Amino acid sequence: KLRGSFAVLRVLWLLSVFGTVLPLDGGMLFPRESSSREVKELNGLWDFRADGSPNRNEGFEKAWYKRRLAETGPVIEMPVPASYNDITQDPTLRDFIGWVWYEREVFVPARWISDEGTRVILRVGSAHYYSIVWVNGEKVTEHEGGHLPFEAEISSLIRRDPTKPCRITIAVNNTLTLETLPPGTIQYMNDRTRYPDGFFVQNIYFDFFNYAGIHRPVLLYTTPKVYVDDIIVETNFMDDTGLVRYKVSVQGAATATLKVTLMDKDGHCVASSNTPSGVLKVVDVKLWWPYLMHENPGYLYSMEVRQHTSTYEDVYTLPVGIRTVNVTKTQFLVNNKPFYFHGVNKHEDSDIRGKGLDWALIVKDFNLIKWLGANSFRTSHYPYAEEILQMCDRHGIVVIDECPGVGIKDIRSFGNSSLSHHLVVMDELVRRDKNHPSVVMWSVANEPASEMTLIKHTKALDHTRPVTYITDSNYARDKGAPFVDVVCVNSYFSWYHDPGHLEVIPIQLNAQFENWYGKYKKPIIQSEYGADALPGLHMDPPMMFTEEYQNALLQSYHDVFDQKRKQYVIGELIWNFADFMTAQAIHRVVGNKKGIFTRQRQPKAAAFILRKRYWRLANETGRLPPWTKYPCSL
Ligand code: GCB
Repeated sequence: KLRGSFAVLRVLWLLSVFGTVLPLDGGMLFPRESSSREVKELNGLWDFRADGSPNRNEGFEKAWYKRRLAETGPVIEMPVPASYNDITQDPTLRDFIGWVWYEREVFVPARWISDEGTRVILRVGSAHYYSIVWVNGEKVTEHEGGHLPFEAEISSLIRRDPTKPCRITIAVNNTLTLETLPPGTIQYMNDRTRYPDGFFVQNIYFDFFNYAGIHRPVLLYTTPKVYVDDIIVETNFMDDTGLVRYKVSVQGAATATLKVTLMDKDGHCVASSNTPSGVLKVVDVKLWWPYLMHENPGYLYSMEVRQHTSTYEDVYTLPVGIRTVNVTKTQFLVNNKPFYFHGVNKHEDSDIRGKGLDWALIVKDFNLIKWLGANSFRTSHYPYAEEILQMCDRHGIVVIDECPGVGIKDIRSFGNSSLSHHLVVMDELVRRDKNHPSVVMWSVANEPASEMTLIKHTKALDHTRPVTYITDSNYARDKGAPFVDVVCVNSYFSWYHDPGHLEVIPIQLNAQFENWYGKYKKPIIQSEYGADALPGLHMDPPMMFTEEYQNALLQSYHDVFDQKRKQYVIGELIWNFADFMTAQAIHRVVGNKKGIFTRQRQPKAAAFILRKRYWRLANETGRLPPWTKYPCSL
């Protein structure tokens, strides 16, 4: 019997009748080096200027992209990747809203220019929020939305004058509107007795700092003129045989010869084919398993796609994990075995670099996740860097992949243009992340005020993974829960509700689960719960904001989870892995302090409570083999 299913069509319901989306151009394969492809990273220091003119439009009026940025006014050095907000001592740059300009001159290798058979592509891993890119003064692309990559082919442009260095100018605007994801509004304060001339604020309805700038690597990469544009992989297995259904799209030629080879970790070929689509059969398959569910988690094969015409050869190698994901009324199944999410919610956030990609931080976070015994995380509240998902693939950390649909609270954000943009972003997300075995579910939105809407739109999102939508309100639930596969609930009993009353947790949490399950008969994940704790603040009996209170709150939740996980609760994700920056507000003390680690990644007392619990859960639910190293001190 074929286990798992290629055929289940999952349907995503969004928020209105209209809104059509054109299929996106190009596959957006992660740029990898190979015998036919080169990559040149443009990370480091760029010239930078924020456009401080009253309408933030001087850069366009004076066409700053036409000349070197330093010739049109003063510039400062700005690291890429990084948010610009916390880099200087200037509070106006920290809180800046509007266009900022980045520029960098690059030497393109002579061979890339002289060889007409080489395509040169400029790729930005992500920039927040709206970006326009020029090369040598000519516009090459623009892109709406942070957190996802965009690119432009610049081959012919750089060939026009090979003696010139290639000047890349990127203007980035962090202004949020009712139609962006996340949404926001600009409010001008016109009372001159209270505010200076031109004073405005950006209102946001989400709880993290709206960091901006070029957040992920910028690079140039090459492909031959005829190239592998996209690969789609879906996996399954039958007894001991792995099945890898694949589809390769080639661009640049009507016909090309293909060779697809699947190799195991030792580089041995386990299956091959020479058709653009098909199913590879892998005997004695080594499945991709989550961390702590198997002694050898995160097993990856390599799929080498080699295509050639008489003139061009292209090689692209994709890591492939063979696994299935299924949902029943009460369970989440990975490879047909029940999987319990004991994990964390994260943010891309740290001192100084804000949301900028930082390898030291990424590796530290993975070490902490493993130390904690966590097997999963949710990319609250936006797609994380591809480099992070690749780590998840390799380490077997399971991911709920969330789009930036957060803070959708204003009725004006439920119109057709908001919907269209939401669908484009979901398409970009699925296009980028579809092949990651670690990604087991798509999250469409976090706590939208969907009680305000009519849900009528349907759209097939992706038929290989379940869909969820995170909710915190009984009003909104009937608008989302019927249409998703897994219900994810956020709740903050004895924190935002009944603050200080830990004794309400058992009754309220129990009622929450019973109501939701009773109505929808779908498995439930507690997708957020937690309490702020200032590290080093102590009180016994516990009081809010102390480490003791955070501990006690967690433990009360855990007691209820332990009853319900025997029935239909399939996971618990603490809010939050680490403290993170937010906008300034009376309920935030230099950011949100619900981390079990500080922002500098040091443990609070709660980290030890959770660690003990997660390793216990792993031993109980994860089928850990006896020889797995188990922290004896717990
Ligand atoms: C939530 C949000 C999250 C907040 C958290 C809190 O429900 O989803 O973005 O940070 O609560 O701490 O208030």
